Amino acid sequence: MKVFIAGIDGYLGWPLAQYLTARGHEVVGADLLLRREWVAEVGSDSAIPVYSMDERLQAFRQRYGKELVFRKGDFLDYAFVRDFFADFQPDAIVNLGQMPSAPYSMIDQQHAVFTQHNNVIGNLNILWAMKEVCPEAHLVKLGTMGEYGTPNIDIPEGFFEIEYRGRKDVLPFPRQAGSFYHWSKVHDSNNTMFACRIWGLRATDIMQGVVFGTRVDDESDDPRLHTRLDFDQCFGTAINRFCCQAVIDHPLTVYGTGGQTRGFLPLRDSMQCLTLAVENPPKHGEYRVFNQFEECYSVRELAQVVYEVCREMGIHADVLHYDNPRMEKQEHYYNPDRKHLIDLGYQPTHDVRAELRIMLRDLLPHKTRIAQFREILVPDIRWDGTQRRSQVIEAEVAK
Ligand code: USQ
Repeated sequence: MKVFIAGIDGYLGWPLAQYLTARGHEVVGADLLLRREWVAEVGSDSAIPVYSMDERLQAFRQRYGKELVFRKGDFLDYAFVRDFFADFQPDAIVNLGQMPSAPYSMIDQQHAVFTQHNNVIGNLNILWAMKEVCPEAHLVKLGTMGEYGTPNIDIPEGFFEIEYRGRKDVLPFPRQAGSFYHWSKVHDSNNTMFACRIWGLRATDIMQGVVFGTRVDDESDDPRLHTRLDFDQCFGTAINRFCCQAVIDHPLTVYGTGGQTRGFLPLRDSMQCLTLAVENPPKHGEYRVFNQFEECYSVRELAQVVYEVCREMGIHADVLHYDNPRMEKQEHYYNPDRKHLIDLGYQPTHDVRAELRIMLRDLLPHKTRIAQFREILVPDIRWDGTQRRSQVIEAEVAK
């Protein structure tokens, strides 16, 4: 299949380009390389060195024996998107070209507006360009489990049957996002669902959980082909941050009680799931939703697992609770479905500890690089709009 990846330079986009190519797909991509700038803006860098796009493309050519067509460009530039689609005529478009951080979107008014403008208009341009030049293509849009929030009932995959005043209907499950970033994904979902209904486009909305890890299956040893790994308060996700903190003997930063529960999945599973979605398109006019995660854990449980794996590997790690900079439920019910991908053949990794060992082994050689950013590991972006570094509220007595 011909697959277009929006956001091909990112944490997911760069390994996905390789994963799909290795499976015989023809891949092209675009990116404005903004992730590199955002991480620098918040005073950090990737723990795993990231090579220039030219170096990445050269390594790709050497490994796969073919060119990866890449254009640097902005998805807010409609002509750029439309012309690229018109030239390439993709069978599938994977939209990973968005600003992915909840805390970044909560910094101030400008960051909130930037996030929603960038994410919503970029996806809208993709929908219009599909309608105009490649209406047969399948959009695989990355949504987030965070769109649903943490309701006190089970979470279905996108839609549920509801009875109200004696009548029944199948309706979108209510969204209760927890940041301006997460709300941008809700707005995208609505626009995508609407475009499928009125123009007959087809789309898969992937409600992805929190991704962690450094590796994908069949990865090359060439460091130019490895993906980035962020650990700052904005672009580092919980487990990735905990592992980076552990290798420099910084306490693991559990926010609040740590009872916040989310679906998590290793990077290698994310590749498998996105590929399953690409290779099994829905029919014309269909908008379908996949919940994509491996297992649900509370942040407290995760910190405990990271602590235990570190101890086995001779790495000292403390777990501390900090006052939570976010406004989110800290103790709650959480039971989302994830049947659709399993039906398509998704085989979850299941061994979080093995994945953590691999990640810690990958990070240890970059200890000095990570240690330079020690001062910024405790969060200071707060949901109430103030900027104050979180304080330790309790030390966890990890067993
Ligand atoms: N958390 C901590 N300590 C930390 C970092 C995070 O306790 O050092 C807690 C947060 O308070 C939150 C949970 O861990 O309750 C998850 O936070 P996160 O930063 O790992 O993930 P989140 O902000 O939800 O966003 C990430 C990705 C985003 C994706 C989302 C999937 O950045 O792109 O959409 O995961 S989900 O969480 O399912 O919405």
